[in-house]
Amino acid sequence: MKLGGSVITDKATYRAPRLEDLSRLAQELRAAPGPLVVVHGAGSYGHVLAKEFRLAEGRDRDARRDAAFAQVHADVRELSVLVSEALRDAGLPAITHSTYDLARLDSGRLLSFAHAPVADTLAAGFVPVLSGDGALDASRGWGILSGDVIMAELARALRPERAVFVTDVDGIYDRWPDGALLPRVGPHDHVGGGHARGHDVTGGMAGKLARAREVAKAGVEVHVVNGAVPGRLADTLAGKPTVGTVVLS
Ligand code: IP8
Repeated sequence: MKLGGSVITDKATYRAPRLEDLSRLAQELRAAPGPLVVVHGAGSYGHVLAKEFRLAEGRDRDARRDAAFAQVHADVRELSVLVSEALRDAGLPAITHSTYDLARLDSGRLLSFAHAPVADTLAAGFVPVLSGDGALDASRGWGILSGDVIMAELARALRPERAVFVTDVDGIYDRWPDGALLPRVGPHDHVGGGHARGHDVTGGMAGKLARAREVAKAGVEVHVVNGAVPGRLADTLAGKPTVGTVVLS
């Protein structure tokens, strides 16, 4: 499960959670028929400072950018606390993992990811919670790792039956903003770009679709649904037909 940062926060306002949507989505997650891993986006707990200080470009000698990198990690941890509290309030026993501790990058790409702690938490019957985060980068000092990339990595490692990307739009459109919603996207379907809304440093909807395609290639059923509309996530998890996009490999 990827809870998009645009659904659980107001992405334009620094550190502004959407607590009502978060607790409703946590309730909807109870419809998951089996073990569950929750990855959440950084939303305005990450993207505002990451954009202002160009954190995805890596480290230089500017101490203010180092401070911003450390602040983003601290802020994202706070959002993870809110997400895991909402899950526990909904009866789901959430345990948070720090993505910063598990991941290493090189030139902005994932170099290694320690999935064993996540697999162990899952096997113990808990709901692991991870997030997009800052991470150390072998050649650039540090960088930004999207939760969507973690989804692709965990799909290969854990082989879930289903992956759901919860966003603030109805799914993947053939063109944005005036195109048609695509109920299915195949590997060769061309999808027009431009879904990003200006606050996203990790690739917006184009990046999300690329990662969703990677997840589908791992043999996983992949859905993109609008988490701002009550019931769509629960219906997807229960296997009921609903508005959204299925991404095919
Ligand atoms: O919101 C981005 O993760 P995403 C992580 O899942 C940061 O793309 C810190 C901006």
